[in-house]
Amino acid sequence: MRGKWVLITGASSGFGAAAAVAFGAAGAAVILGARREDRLIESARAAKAAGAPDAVYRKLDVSNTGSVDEFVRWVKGVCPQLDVLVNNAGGALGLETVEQGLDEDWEGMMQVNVLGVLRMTRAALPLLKANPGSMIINLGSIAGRVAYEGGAAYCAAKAGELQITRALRLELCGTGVRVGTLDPGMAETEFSVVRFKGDETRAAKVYQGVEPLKASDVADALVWMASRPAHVNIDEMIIKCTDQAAIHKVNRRG
Ligand code: NDP
Ligand code: 8X3
Repeated sequence: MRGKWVLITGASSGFGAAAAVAFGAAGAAVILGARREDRLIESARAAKAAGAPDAVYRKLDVSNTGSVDEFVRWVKGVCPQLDVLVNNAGGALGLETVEQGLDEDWEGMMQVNVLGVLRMTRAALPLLKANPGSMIINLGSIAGRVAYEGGAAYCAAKAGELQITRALRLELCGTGVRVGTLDPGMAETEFSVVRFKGDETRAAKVYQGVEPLKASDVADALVWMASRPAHVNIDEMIIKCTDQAAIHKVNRRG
């Protein structure tokens, strides 16, 4: 990845922060975006300590078209080319049934996981198309492939992400721009704390008795996908912890 520039959304925690470090360790320069700038400072520092020749950051809200467009304008000014876009910003809000669901949660999930991916991709595509061999990696989820109770809107959003990736794969065929989705199962990050709106006890129960994926496991997979030769496109990749055979089949100890 030496000499490459990698843009990571949602780089203030979880997979995005780990990806900043993993791409940095692989020799890439990183461009980091998220809403919490204080956390981006930490991610940029960690990426540089891991070996990134450069690590720049700026506030980004993927749920806002103006913020996305301004961010990408800034990117054009700070890096010579864009090699990889990781559309990672996202997450779940709530675990209510459809009957109990809240408008603000549904709208929040669609804004970030679906529209955020579309906005970022549209804005960054001119840079990527000017650089054949570049790649877009979208963070999906096994939730986009299998539904679960309380997951209607999140599963729908990640199924949306999967279909966006597949449509882009067709649209970009012939441009040299690669695109794929990385779909993890349960991983211990801030995901469940955000889903349960700060309830850390409830969040911890999700992973009780299980050895879930770590953010660094997912980051390793991202680097592997991005570092294949230009003629190789990893279309879809599923990564789960050994304890999770399926959404509803989780081995819990004790
Ligand atoms: P985290 O909650 O740890 O990280 C989510 C990241 O997204 C944060 O950096 C957050 O930054 C950012 N983000 C959220 N909303 C916005 C926004 N509007 N604009 C910009 N950035 C935003 O969770 P994960 O690392 O686990 O999640 C990363 C991705 O992986 C998500 O798309 C999630 O759906 C997906 N995923 C997670 C799994 C898991 O079990 N953990 C499994 C499968 C997929 P900030 O708040 O600073 O803006
Ligand atoms: C996160 C995985 O199973 O909690 O995308 O929805 S799950």
